[in-house]
Amino acid sequence: MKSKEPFDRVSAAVSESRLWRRHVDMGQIGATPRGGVNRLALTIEDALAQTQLLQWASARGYTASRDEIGNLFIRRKGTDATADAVLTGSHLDSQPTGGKYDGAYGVLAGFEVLEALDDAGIETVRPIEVVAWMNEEGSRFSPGAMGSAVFTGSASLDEMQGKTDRKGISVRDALAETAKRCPVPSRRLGEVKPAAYVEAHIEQGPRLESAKATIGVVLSIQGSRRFLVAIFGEEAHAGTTPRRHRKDAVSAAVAAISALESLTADAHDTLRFTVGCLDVYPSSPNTVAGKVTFTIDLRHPDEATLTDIGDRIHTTVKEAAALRSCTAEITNVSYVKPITFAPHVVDRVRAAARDEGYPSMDLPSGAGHDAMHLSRICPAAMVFVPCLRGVSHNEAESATPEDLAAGTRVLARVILELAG
Ligand code: HGY
Ligand code: MN
Ligand code: MN
Repeated sequence: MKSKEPFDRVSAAVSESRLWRRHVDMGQIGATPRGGVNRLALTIEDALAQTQLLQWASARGYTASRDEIGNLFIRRKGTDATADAVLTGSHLDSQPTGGKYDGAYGVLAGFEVLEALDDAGIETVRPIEVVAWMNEEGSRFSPGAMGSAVFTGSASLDEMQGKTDRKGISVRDALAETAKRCPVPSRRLGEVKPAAYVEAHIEQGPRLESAKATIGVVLSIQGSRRFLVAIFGEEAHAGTTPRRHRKDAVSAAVAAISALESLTADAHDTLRFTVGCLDVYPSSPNTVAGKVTFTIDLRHPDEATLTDIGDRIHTTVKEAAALRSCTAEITNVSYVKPITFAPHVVDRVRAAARDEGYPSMDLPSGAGHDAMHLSRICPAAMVFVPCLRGVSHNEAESATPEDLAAGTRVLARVILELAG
């Protein structure tokens, strides 16, 4: 029977107050007037958040590095420097009206585990690395989970570095800016092959809270597809152009989106269809729009459904546009297949919650996470904690110090076991 002693020691060394203070400090960076954060990937705010993490890391003597796609690694040595590291972490970038916990919690919980291991005087065989993955949110640059996708070989470095934001700034140029604002020794992609990966995250849904469960044992992550639609019409005078002569890109986009809502109607309400961005060109009140672009975010836990419905988006949009004398171009931006986490790591999360005496429940993740990419190259799992009313991607996102610390104690137990 494995001695529980070191696990109890590292759990007892997790400091709820220190962890909460770090969230308060990190939440100041990119703080918005309504109590959230706006820390888009590779912005000044993102660089400041990384700088703050690095300050905490150097105070502990941890080493830091950044790879070519901008993932930031904080390393705590193991007794065997050649052993593959155990990775934990999440992301520091946020939605434009994001909350203080989405992503930041996983980075700060991972960091708290390193500090708790130090304070408990525990050495691990394997090195442990806390990662702040670049551009998990995919708000400024699409697709999301970009850093972890490149790290795991699911996306090409060159293609992702070429992606541009709405102002035409490329990831490559924004990365160079971040390196200047927050210089860190660089690391080549592929230098680290993770032995395992565990990520702590708020649930971003209401299930744990309504079940009064403190810990979410995450079994899987649903699949997601992203598309970019461009509808082309013809600019015309709003006062003189009769409807029968118009090629109105806005009316074609409205028709296309309502046709897509019919396509994605689901009696079980499992399929998720979202148009989050919609831009009109030239966007003048008295000019009939010549062009509209909009994004599609489509999700489902079943790959066949996601493929079937997703593949029908092209014709649905083109037909609706043609009925209004417009044309359409649809770009497949990304397709991340559903994943199931490694049962032997998931079991460790469940056992750790039990050892801590926390009520837990098994659940799938509706939100995407970097862990979905890591799970393709190493055994991976996630630890969820509740957030108030399941609200997230919203400045009102909220979690309690007790729950954040509880999730961190479970994370500490699992990481200690994996790191040996
Ligand atoms: O979109 C997502 O699922 C993640 O929260 N960025
Ligand atoms: Mn997140
Ligand atoms: Mn998010």
